[in-house]
Amino acid sequence: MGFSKSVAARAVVLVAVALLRLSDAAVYTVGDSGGWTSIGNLDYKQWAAAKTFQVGDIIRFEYNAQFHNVMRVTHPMYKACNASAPLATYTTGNDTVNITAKGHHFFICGVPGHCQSGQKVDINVLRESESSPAPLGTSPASASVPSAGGPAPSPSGAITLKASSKVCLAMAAFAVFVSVFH
Ligand SMILES: *[C@@H]1O[C@H](CO)[C@@H](O)[C@H](O)[C@H]1NC(C)=O
Ligand SMILES: *[C@@H]1O[C@H](CO)[C@@H](O)[C@H](O)[C@H]1NC(C)=O
Ligand SMILES: *[C@@H]1O[C@H](CO)[C@@H](O)[C@H](O)[C@H]1NC(C)=O
Ligand SMILES: [Cu+2]
Repeated sequence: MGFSKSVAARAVVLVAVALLRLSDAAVYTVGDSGGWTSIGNLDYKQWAAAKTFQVGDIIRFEYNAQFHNVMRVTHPMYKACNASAPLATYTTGNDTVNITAKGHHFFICGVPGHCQSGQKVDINVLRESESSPAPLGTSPASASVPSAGGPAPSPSGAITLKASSKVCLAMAAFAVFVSVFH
């Protein structure tokens, strides 16, 4: 009795911890209120370094479309500020990019001189997916797509839990935990 109780309690704690460690997909506006620009010495490297990007996040570029654009490029093109053959180009002034794969996602402004003056950002996505509860050892096989190979399809296993359902699950787990000890 005591044994199965403690096993159940441990399972409940693991589930609760896994749920609480999950965080929701976030929308990040590049440069925050400064937006996507070549003036004002915005440090996009510093901006990106302060974030923990994960699969499912949305990156937003806000800018004046008369003066800038957004190009997704490879690492060599990012380093060289080479805008001659972008993987994707965005021009609306309010563009969102859905992150569907782990790894580096490189963006530059394709207007001559802008990338050279610092209008470039490397979105390094470290976290695979928020929906795999690693502590229970049930994470699905990785379905990630190389990040530099163009638009990547959404991994089939990536089901995003809404914050409300996570809270419900955490509360249910807590209820089970309490009942086990009474
Ligand atoms: C820019 O990138 C393209 C495509 O990768 C390449 O063919 C070209 O040589 C590059 N140009 C420069 C100046 O590096
Ligand atoms: C960009 O679009 C989002 C969502 O549609 C909106 O909330 C935001 O205010 C827009 N930003 C600008 C600068 O128009
Ligand atoms: C990007 O994600 C948003 C929110 O999850 C979704 O509404 C939108 O359809 C996605 N866009 C693409 C191109 O997959
Ligand atoms: Cu620009």
